[in-house]
Amino acid sequence: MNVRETVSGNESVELRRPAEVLDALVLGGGFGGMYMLYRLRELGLKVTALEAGSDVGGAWYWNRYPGARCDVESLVYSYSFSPIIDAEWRWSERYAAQPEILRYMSFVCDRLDLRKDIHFNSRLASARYDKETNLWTFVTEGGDVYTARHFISSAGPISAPIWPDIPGRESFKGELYHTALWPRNEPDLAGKRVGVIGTGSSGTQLIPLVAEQAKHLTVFVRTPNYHALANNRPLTDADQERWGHMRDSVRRRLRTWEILGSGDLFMSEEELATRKHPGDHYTAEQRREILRRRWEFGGAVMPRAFADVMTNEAVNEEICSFLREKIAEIVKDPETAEILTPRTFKFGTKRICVGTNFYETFNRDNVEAVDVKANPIERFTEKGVVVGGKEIELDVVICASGFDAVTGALTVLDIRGADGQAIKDVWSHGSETYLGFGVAGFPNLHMIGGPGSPSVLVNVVMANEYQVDWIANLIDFMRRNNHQRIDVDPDAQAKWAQTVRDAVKGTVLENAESWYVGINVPGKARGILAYAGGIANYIKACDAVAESGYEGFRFS
Ligand code: N01
Repeated sequence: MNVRETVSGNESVELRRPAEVLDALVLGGGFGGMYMLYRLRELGLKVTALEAGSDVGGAWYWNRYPGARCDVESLVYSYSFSPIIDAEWRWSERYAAQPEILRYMSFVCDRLDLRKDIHFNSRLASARYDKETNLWTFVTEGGDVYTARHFISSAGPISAPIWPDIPGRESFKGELYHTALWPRNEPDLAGKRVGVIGTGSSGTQLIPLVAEQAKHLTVFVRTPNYHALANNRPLTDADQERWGHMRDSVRRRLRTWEILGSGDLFMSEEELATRKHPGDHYTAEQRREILRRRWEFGGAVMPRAFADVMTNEAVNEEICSFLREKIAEIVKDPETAEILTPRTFKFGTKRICVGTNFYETFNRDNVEAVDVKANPIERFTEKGVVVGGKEIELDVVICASGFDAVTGALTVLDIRGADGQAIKDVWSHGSETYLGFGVAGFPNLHMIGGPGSPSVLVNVVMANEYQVDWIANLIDFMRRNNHQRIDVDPDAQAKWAQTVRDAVKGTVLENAESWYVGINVPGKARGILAYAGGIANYIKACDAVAESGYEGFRFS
């Protein structure tokens, strides 16, 4: 019998009970969710994936703001598991723009016939574990109910947008957008006075394109970030051929942490080798030349210029001053250049932005940078915002204000473990996990890109693939051994949480002031959200656990 219930604070909706018990429910239709669905289906399991959007894409479905583009090179920001996909897909640019990534994901979805098992426009509201039946029960905002043995979350590390903490937003009568909730009908900004709040990866990609359309653009800058040239370009036939030859070795070296991206594919071995040596292996002139070449090469290659960028303050500062000089060289007005110059944090404690024409945009007559560090935006008004007691009138405000990263996509849901405890309460003092895969008290919950995994600190697609394979093997192991339930041992979890904390000790990340440690969300527990010990060490640790028969987990 169908019943009515209040779901997620909405008025009562009719619940539609499931016809069958699934082996697994996968949350999310992004890179991790799609591959998870594929792997479990290949194992012959009954699986459904839920996706809030109307199509696949995950972060790339929602972040469709002008200029959205991946800051990892396309050749390696793509699946490696399928020779069919490798053979049939061809990337057009060094860095793929959001529409091309969506096309790729849609192509994979069709090619592997995944669409029939993904329920779109289905936003999960709650998930509860029942210790009597050892099953999870899920309810969507629309009232669909599912039950499954395993709950696999691939909800995305940067999928819970946050708005700036500025009062009166609802009073603003103009157009208001968030980069991560960008409307499908492209807003027309021509001839309008536009304000952008936020100069992280999203803001810095968006700003040059908005400047070309708007009558006037005001950029509100609180903490300017370091910014590298993308040096984007079309991929040539020669690039594609080279990639065809080197693909396997590049992918292998990505997993052993020898290289970070396909940028390295196009760098000579000699240039790559600088990362093996500390800064003082070179003279000051040589270091400068290494940085100059990396700047020209483009992309996020500065963090690996030398072996000790993250641990040696002097080397770190040398990169900061190199990047600051570039700002002074490009931005013509010294006051504007100063507003855009980062001075308050170490290189690598925030994710470096990668883009095109960001600094050049501030040389345009219709663009203005407003320093809101000293004078924060006080409030929204009907007509705009107030800064330093003065109203700035705007037709459009775009918030590029970031995310409740890594944990936000789960804490926003009502997820309850074996004893009815909510994950948002369990994580209120810190999001401890075992290997980033599981959480004590939440049996049969498996996370892709969860806290305590390398997630946002590495190539996310590569890390997702590794995690999906690991989870698929675990579920297969349980099935073959007739285990119905897996629990994380709290001691193993505490030990891994310590490993995650230790990984940042002695590095600049130890005192990071950024979303990496949750500081951008009021009330969020502070602590490094991702494992910073590198993908190779992570894989070693997870492989060892699997080979030991899943030490640190309990089966029943
Ligand atoms: O968000 P952010 P993002 N007044 O948190 C500002 C990935 N990503 O969406 O630093 C004024 O970095 C805030 O200022 P402050 C990537 O991993 C990837 O840009 O708090 N300003 C900051 O400038 C990235 O790191 C890609 O002082 C306010 C900005 O908003 C992550 O997502 C593209 C404010 C938020 O920056 C997040 O990037 C996009 C206020 N009241 C995103 N409140 C690519 O692959 C907030 N801010 C290229």
